[in-house]
Amino acid sequence: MNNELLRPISTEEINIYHRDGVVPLRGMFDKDWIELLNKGLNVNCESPTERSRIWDKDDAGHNMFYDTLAWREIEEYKKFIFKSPAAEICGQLMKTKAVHYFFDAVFVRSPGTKFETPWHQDEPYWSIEGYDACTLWMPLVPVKQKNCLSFVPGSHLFKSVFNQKNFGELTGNPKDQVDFSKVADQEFPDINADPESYGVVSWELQPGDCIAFNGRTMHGGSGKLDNDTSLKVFTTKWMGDDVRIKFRNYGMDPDFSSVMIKKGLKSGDRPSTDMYPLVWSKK
Ligand SMILES: O=C(O)CCC(=O)C(=O)O
Repeated sequence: MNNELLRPISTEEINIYHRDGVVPLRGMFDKDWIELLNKGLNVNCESPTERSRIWDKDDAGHNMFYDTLAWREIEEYKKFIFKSPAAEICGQLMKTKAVHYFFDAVFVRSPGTKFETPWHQDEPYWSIEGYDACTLWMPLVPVKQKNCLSFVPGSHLFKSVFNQKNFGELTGNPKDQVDFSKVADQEFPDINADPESYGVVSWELQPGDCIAFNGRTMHGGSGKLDNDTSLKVFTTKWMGDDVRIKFRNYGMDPDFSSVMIKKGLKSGDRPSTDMYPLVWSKK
C-alpha cells in the first residue's frame, strides 16, 4: 500500500484542473488501496449510515445506493483519507497550503441500472463556500466512457446561480429538500439537449485512476449500465485555503449544518475541528 504519490502530478494536469475545473488522473492509487476501499464499501453497503439513500429503484430490482459521511465508522475509509496520497493530490492540484477533509460520498449502481445523476454543481448544495474545493471521483471497478460521470469544462467559472435539481425529489426525504428557485437567477441549462456545444467530456477509467473536479464544475450522467455491468464509485471531497462555512437558507444537501453547529462552527468560520481534519500541508 503506497502512501506516497505513485507519480508526480504534471504542471499540465494542474493547469487543466484550473482551466476546465476537471482533470482525469491516471494511475494514482495502487491495487491495495482499491482492495481496501472495496472492503470498506462492502461494510458501508451492509451497514449504511442514517444518511444513506436509494436514489433510484425500478421494478426489475436495479438500484442506485448513495451514502455519505461514513468515514468515522468505517476503518478502511479512515485509513484511505489519512494515509493515501489523496489529500496531497488535491493540495497540488488546488495549489493550496493546506487541505482539510470534507466528506465522502459513495454511488453504487447495481448491474443494468440506467439511472443518470442529474446535471448539477455541488457547491450550491453544500454547507461551505470556496473555490478551493476538490472532489476525487474514484471508480473501484473499470468504467466505460459511456457510463462515466460527465463534465462541462469551464463551468466552474460561471457566475450565475442556477435553478438546480432538488435531489430531495429523488428520495422524498424532507431532510434533502433544497429549493433553488428562491435564489436562482437562471434556469439550469439543458446540457443533454446539445452536449457538443457545452464541450461535455468523460473518460474510460480503470481502478486506480480518478477524476478531480472543482465543487463548482457542472457534472452529471454516469449510469446507463449494461445488464452485466455494475458501477461502484468512492468519492472524497477536500477543502483548501479559501473555504469557509456557509449555511444556506434555501436548504443544503447533504445538510451538515447540525453536525457543524455541534462542533461550534458557524457561517464564515474555517472548517476545522476533528470533523474536518487537516490532512495535508505544503512542505
Ligand atoms: O457518480 C455519480 O453518479 C454522481 C457523483 C457526484 O455527483 C459527485 O461526486 O458529486
